[in-house]
Amino acid sequence: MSEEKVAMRMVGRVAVVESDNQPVNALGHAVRKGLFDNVSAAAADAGVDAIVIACKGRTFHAGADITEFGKPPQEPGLVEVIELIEACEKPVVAAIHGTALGGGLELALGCHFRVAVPSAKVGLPEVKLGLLPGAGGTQRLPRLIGAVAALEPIVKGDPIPAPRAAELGIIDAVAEGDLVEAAVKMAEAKAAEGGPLPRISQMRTPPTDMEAFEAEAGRLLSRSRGLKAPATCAQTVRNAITMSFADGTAQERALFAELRDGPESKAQRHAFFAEREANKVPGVTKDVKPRPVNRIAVLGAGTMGGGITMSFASAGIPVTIIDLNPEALERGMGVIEKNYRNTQRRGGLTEAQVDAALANITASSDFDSVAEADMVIEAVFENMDLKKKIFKDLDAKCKPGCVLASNTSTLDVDEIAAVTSRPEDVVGMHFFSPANVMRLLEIVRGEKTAPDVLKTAMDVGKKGGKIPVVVGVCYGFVGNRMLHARGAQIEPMLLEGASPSEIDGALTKFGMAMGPLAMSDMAGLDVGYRIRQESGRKAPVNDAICEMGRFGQKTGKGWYLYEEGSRRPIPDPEIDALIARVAKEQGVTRREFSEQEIFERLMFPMINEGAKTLEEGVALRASDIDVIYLYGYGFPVGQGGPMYYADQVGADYICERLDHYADVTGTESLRPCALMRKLAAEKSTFAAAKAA
Ligand code: T1G
Repeated sequence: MSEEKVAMRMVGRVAVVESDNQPVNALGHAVRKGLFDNVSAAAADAGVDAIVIACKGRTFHAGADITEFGKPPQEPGLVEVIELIEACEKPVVAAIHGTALGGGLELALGCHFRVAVPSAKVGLPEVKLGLLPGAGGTQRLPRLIGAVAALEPIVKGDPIPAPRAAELGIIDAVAEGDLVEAAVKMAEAKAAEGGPLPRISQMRTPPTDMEAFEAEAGRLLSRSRGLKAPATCAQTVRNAITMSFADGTAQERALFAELRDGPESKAQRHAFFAEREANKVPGVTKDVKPRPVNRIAVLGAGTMGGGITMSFASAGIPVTIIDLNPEALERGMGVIEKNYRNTQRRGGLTEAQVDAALANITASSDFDSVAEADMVIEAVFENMDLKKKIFKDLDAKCKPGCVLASNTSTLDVDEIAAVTSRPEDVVGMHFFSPANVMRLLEIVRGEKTAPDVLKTAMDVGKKGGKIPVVVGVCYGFVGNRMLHARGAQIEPMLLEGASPSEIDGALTKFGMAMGPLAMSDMAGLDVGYRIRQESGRKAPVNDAICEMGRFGQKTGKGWYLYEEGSRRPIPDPEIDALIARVAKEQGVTRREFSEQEIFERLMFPMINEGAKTLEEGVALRASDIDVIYLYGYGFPVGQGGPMYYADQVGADYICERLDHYADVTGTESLRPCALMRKLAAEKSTFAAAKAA
């Protein structure tokens, strides 16, 4: 089956048409053609009573081949293949294992019957790529399960486990035992039964309670953050209620093309591949085996330690959370229990899942407990001397081969590793707060970190539901270092006349969930204040606010005011007056600010700093930086990440603006770095630079 991606074999009088296009049987041209030819042949073969559509490898068709988007279409298209299957006079059964996603589920909905293994998942995740199901899914699913029930799978795009899909009526049976055998049995039975075959396109959408429909659509769209695809998906489902199948699919195809060719989907498709690209780390090849990790020890029962513990306990990995201060340990366990029960109340986890996760956690105030662990994650206070002392003790107590990880968010991992006799076992694992929610994991590769230690940290991170991105050692690594470059512009702009709401507004308008000042109010201003005090750095306005005891949401006042029980930031004239006073003391002339200037002075220095991390090899590739910002800093997915965004804006424009701001502010550090200037001069992009 070198070129042939699809083959047919007979099981009795049933033709089993099997695809083999690894790794995910994407419905690229060769697969579509193979399906079309083999199903046509089976349909015309008198020796065939029925057909089974199945796939080799780890999954059923995981959708259209995303890499084909934007390229000239090749016949047959997926719609034609599905129409051929649905029109077939012989029963066609889809045999589903792994994931039937996007075009893969649409193909299965074109079949007359569907059977799946219990572990299978089905779904229409196109909306996560800024698209909509473009091969009939928006019209067939509502006709099969009802318009209200079809909304969430299409507007949110999450996969549905087979047992639930059977309850909903998306699949006809869950096969215990061999899948293809079960599918062949079903096909034989249906052929023997005879009679009209269920063709979903000929069904009418069941009567719909429009009030319930619009309420459900409203609920789902309330979290779509202004992205186009979710609302368009909801509209296509609404069309399935009012339009014929032909008109509904014509609308579907037109809206699909519009989204496919739009900037949001291009950005989201970039994000999809960027996330997968981040897995490819030089020196960590496929034959590097991860070390076994059957127990993790987390040092420190504070906010980060608690969140990290939950991530792994929820994933079924036994965790020992250690805090030498018994009160802190008890408090930390209390927060963990409370967080789990809150998630359970919101329906995010079942009681059984919460109990299982809690059962995976052992609390200890005995440091020697680290001796049982295969991996230790240190999550104590951000202080170098303290971390060095701990790593010295870990070196003495931990078993050979134990991975020694630090959750430091800024400090030099090599300096920490150097106090141990096993620097090759030391790695940074930088989680983001709240660590049980945020998916990003910056894995900091030290000079001596062994490839299998990196591999182990990446694998364990993925098991904990994280998206690992490997970065090098420098102050603040990639994410925080770029954030500092952005942050360094905030105080000067406030002193020069911009208001806190204008600063935050410039980024929320761009699509960020929250602006930098509201974000720091949520995280607590005292954290940054203590770090500045320790490092001797000054932030005149921020320091003044902290010295008034205003630490953000936790004190009801920070950059903004917060009413009791509310997280909504309210502008505070007292802060405007404070800023004006500090500006006067600093002799700064105040002026009006345009939104464009604020946005550019926040975004462009950040991009420039990202480029520096590429120059220095701290970041492996520009798309890694995008993954870091998409999953760690709430960068709007419809913008693809800061470096992808830079490529849309153009390095030449960014350089011209950075030079301009350096001139008007006298801040030389704003000047574009060599890589920015090179891309500008060559009219090139970060994407092209990577490909080169
Ligand atoms: N097209 C092309 N390549 C794909 C692909 C796809 N649909 N899915 C995965 N890959 C590549 C991926 O880049 C990686 O490559 C390798 O396969 C393994 O993937 C008409 C328009 C199926 C759950 O959105 O969610 O159908 O990095 O690392 O973690 O309506 O892949 O090794 O070179 O992610 O086991 C809709 C996308 C398409 C599903 C497996 N389908 N895929 O996860 O492996 S649009 C999707 C996934 C569509 C129709 C529309 C996941 C997975 P490389 P992986 P995994």
